[in-house]
Amino acid sequence: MSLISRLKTYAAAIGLDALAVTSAAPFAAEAAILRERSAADLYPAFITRNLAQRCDPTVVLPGCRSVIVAALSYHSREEPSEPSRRSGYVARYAQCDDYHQVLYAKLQLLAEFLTPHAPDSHRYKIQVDNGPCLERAAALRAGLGWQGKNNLLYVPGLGSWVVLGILLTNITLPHQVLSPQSRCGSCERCLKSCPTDALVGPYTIDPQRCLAYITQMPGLIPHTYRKLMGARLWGCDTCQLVCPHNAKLPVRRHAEWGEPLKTPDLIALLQMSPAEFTAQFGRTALHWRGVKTLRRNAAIVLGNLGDREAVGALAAQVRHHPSPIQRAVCAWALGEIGGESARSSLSQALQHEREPQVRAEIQTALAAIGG
Ligand code: B12
Ligand code: SF4
Ligand code: SF4
Repeated sequence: MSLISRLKTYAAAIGLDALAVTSAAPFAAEAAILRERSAADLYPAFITRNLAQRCDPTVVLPGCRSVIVAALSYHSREEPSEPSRRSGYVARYAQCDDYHQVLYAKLQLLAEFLTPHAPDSHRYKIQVDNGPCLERAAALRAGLGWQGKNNLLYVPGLGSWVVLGILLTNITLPHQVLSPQSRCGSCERCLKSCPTDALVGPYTIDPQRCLAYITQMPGLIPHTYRKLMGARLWGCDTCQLVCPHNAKLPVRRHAEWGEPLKTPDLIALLQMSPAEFTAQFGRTALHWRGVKTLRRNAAIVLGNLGDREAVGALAAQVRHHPSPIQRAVCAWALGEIGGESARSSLSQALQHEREPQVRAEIQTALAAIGG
């Protein structure tokens, strides 16, 4: 059996759902796309602008000969938890154990499997959404799947509910250049359903408008996006949920994903200490931004759900929370919920607030209620 066939058999045995190989040649077309996006202000603010690193695997791993791309499905339950009253929506990839670690461990096993086949010493680098290389471009060129107009990579039989990881290696493996054609046809459902119009065209996203970014961004979420977040506490799956190619997919059970996340009551989340947060969310991919970000988002979602039972907890934070950002979003949420109790809490808070930005938020919230 050839090395590539044995590698694929081993990959399946350690629970990887799909694997393909591409060369270490630079991604020239993608470099051009990234330059265009940079000029059009469509480049993610938080990603390196070093295009040599992003588009040339040999810059990241000198002597790189092959890029192995692996996909792991997280469609591992019939009914991932959808938003319920006061619990908010967590994107499916974050409802399980952190994919960075789960997939990294499997790619590490692949690297060890390949080591005896290295020319002299095995030099390799693993990346799971934590480095500069373009994982989806590598997956496409390796023929692992096709790309939808929502940007997501679709693996036949698994849909888009996959996370990707790459293993750069100095071992030469056979590969073909495939880049399968998109199967979207004339469909545009994802473009039409994006709440923030972040899909500015087929295969083109404005990263700064995508709720996956907005729910992770530091600081104060701009007013324009707060209502559009709806019940989204972390991430967004809308452009995948509406896609016909994601309907009726068989479930892939992976014990490694652990117990499905139980999203806590948003009011409990609002009041959660960092230690409690780590105990509940430490194993998931939403942990890295810390309790501050989730607490801020919880206030916004409570405002969007309009639940009057949340007024007491929000009012307490508008008055006493040490973070001006938290006071500001709680004020906004009270303005959205409305009612006499919200109005009087805001008026009282205004008497004590010294921070100009928070005062402005309180005044806007009072105006929204008509107080
Ligand atoms: C930056 C980033 C983001 C940013 C910006 C996304 C973007 N598309 O630029 C934000 C924060 C918004 C984001 C959001 C999400 N992300 Co993200 N993200 C990344 C990251 C780190 C880099 C992506 C990037 O910059 N690509 C560069 C551009 C050039 O590549 P591209 O977007 O694939 O663009 C292609 C198209 O433009 C296409 N193209 C252009 N013109 C045309 C024309 C035609 C006809 C065709 C066919 C194609 C085509 O060619 C380009 C090259 O392939 C990758 C991990 C990595 N290191 O690669 C994860 C990654 C892409 N994200 C991932 C995920 C899961 C998400 C979310 C679903 C998370 C969520 N549920 O909240 C959302 C989905 C949003 C969406 N609709 O894209 C997964 C995607 C898995 C998959 N099945 O595709 C990745 C691979 C992480 C991982 N390791 O699994 N993400
Ligand atoms: S993840 Fe949500 S906000 Fe981002 S492009 Fe898809 S539908 Fe739009
Ligand atoms: S919703 Fe339609 S256009 Fe969007 S990715 Fe799916 S098939 Fe393609």
